[in-house]
Amino acid sequence: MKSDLKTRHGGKILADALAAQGVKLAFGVPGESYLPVLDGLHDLRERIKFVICRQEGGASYMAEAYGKLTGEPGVLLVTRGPGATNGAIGVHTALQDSTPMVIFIGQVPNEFAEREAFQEMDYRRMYGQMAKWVGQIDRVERIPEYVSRAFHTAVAGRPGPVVLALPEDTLFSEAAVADAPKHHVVRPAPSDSDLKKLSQLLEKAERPFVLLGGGGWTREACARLQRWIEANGLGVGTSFRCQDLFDNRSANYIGDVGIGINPKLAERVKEADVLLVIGARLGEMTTSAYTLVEAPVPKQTLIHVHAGAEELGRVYRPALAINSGYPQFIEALEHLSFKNVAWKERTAAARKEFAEWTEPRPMPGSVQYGQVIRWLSDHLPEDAIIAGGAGNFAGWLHRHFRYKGFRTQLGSTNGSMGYGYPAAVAAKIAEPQRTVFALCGDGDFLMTGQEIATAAQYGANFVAVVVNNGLYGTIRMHQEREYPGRVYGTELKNPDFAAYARAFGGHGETVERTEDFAPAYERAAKSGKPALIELRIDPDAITPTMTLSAIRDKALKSKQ
Ligand SMILES: Cc1ncc(C[n+]2csc(CCOP(=O)(O)OP(=O)(O)O)c2C)c(N)n1
Ligand SMILES: [Mg+2]
Repeated sequence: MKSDLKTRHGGKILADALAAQGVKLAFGVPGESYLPVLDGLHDLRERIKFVICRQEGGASYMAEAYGKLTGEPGVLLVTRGPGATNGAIGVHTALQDSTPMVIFIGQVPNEFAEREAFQEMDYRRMYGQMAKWVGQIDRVERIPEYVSRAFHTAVAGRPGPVVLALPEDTLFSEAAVADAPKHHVVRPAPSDSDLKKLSQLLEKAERPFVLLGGGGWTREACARLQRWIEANGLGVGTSFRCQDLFDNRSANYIGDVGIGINPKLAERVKEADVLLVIGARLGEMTTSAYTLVEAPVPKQTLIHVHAGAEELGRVYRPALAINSGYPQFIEALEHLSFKNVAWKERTAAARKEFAEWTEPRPMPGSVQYGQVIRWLSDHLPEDAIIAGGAGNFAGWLHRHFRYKGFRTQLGSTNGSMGYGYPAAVAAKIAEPQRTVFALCGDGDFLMTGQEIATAAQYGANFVAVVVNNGLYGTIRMHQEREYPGRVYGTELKNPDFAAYARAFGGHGETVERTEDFAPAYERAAKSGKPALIELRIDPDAITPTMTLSAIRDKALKSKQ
């Protein structure tokens, strides 16, 4: 029987497979190793937008941010060897952030394999620890099968990154094969007995604490959970950089259980009799280095709900382990109701502590950075996307910004610098109707700041703030604490950031006083260009409450 399937080259089969998986946006840097894929994408250019970046590190952050924002796998295309190594950072972020992502990497032709041919690497070994699965497509006929598995794997259970290597001959060869349809999202649901046990444990609880985190949530699940939480009077905290899973304006939101945690909130986690953890892995940042919750058997009665079966009992032996997707779990949770007045009172007290903690404190210098964040929190639209990088500057954001809805926060829980700017570029390209804002440090920004060229090329017009303290401030803080006065390797000589933005065709502003920020922001937002505001803060203002000099003095005293 004659097949009516068309013969296509591997690159075209791959591009069609991406379209079949529902891919609309992909990010990358081109390479001669995957020219047939570019050729395949050429035919689909109205359907799939391939955003070309300036460095694979930026591209991989963009793909990760897209996956985080949309819940659909972020797609990254990079060339072999150098492209693959540059692109690794976003893959690590995707792993630690439980973000679905599929990475395609060029590979030497099969006939040269294992000779250390030009730019050859074994991606199974290189990415082995960083990805949920690494495959190499050795035969052109099997492209649809591999791509289908990659997308299924990226979104299943605990989402994460998947890597597929593409040997050159696979891409140049031809075959007549069918596309595989779009992947399923396979997630378990809780059993009746899980729910019964959960109900019994919560019924007895006097000091329950609900903690949310991780990837694999939906807008609807978050909204429904919020209604249930409010109806039952429970207090909710969010794990490190997952502050947008619960409307921070709700009276039941009591704060972020992350780095620089409110000590009173930390105490509440420790003192809880029942900890209901939904989606969070309970990692080092969330548990204050495994001190809020003890491993392997916590003092609190731990009810751990996670979509990845292998995450349950990985560090903590829960009293009740529920393997479930979060929408599925919340649907079941809605059948339970509790009328415990004491919970409500505790929640109200915790909310008061949250309000006190998040009030900006005066700091040295003419820029009150806490007030700037508060202004942004009060003035940006409710659904604005806030992308942030890593460094002490992010501490003010965590503390003073109120996230108001699902996927309004893009941050890296692996604490990787350089995330915020490219994440904002991806967000603006993916959701141009929403306001996007990036918060970067001076060290942080220049790790990927050249992606301002990508923003200009694709019309991603949003405002970024670079918080300039002339330091790798986080490291300086730790340095002064451990080796007071012995400053080394933590100072920065910076460019004129506003001029840098203008050189790329963007809009640049420099702000040195609190009162100048709002008008500068308004000008930047209206500029119709990628805009950058350099915010010069006093280097002594090292955290929202501490000065560098006080840290040094204290350390010097304790060493005397
Ligand atoms: C990719 C990467 N490299 C190095 C580090 C270590 N590191 C953490 S914070 C930091 C300094 C951040 O400096 P900056 O962006 O200026 O922020 P600041 O702490 O000064 O506010 C460094 C070097 C990291 N987290 N990620
Ligand atoms: Mg700095």
